[in-house]
Amino acid sequence: MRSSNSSWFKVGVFFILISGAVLLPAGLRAEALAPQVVLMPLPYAQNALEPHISSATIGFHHGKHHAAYVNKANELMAAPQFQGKKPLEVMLMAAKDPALANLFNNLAQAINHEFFWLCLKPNGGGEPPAGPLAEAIVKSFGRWAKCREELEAAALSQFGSGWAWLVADGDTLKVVKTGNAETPVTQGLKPLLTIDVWEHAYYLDFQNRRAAFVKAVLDHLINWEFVAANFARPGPYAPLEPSAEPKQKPSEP
Ligand code: MN3
Repeated sequence: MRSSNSSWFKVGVFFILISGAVLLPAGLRAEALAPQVVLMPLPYAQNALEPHISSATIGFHHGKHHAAYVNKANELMAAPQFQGKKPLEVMLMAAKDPALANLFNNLAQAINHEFFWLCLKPNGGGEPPAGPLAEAIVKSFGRWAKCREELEAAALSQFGSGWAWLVADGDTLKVVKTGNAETPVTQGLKPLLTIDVWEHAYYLDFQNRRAAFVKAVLDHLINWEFVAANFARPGPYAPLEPSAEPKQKPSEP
């Protein structure tokens, strides 16, 4: 027969465990030692980018592709060698080590996708609004139309999967493209804007018509406020620490 003392003991242990999980600073929790990225909730409704990007495309792209990169990156970052590091450090480390190619690909893709979602918004696109970013575009490209031409050319000429980017190289703005998971960050460039040109980004809506997808993004979806904020922000690349301030608390077991 169970004594009431034993029950109270169990209740006490339970509360100690709960309060430990809640009150202990995150840095002291064992699981916080492994770097982690989170699947950022979309900053808009899944169907908010319609008719340009369908709810179905976003559902697969964010809910399946992006989620898979996040899960795999976290699984691989649980290895002891990464304890105490930040995702950015791990990504730069993995970029230099062929033995960590799988980690680099998944982690860079997790970060690239978070950045991509933030580069988009409903009723965006068109010309950059007046301000320091627009001035820098004119200074580097002569005019927005030329910058846009270069972005389209980069997006269309990227053979196979990859990304087109507007980046800052010091004070100069440039357009670059990268293959697969590659990011300009590993070349010391600061991303301001990106367009995902992996087929999963557009195939359900545009099939093989990548140019039509890129045009739709540039005409209707670019979040210029975000791009301008990236330009204004000091430091290399703010969104590189997507897990530094998780926008969504991971659920406690
Ligand atoms: Mn993608």
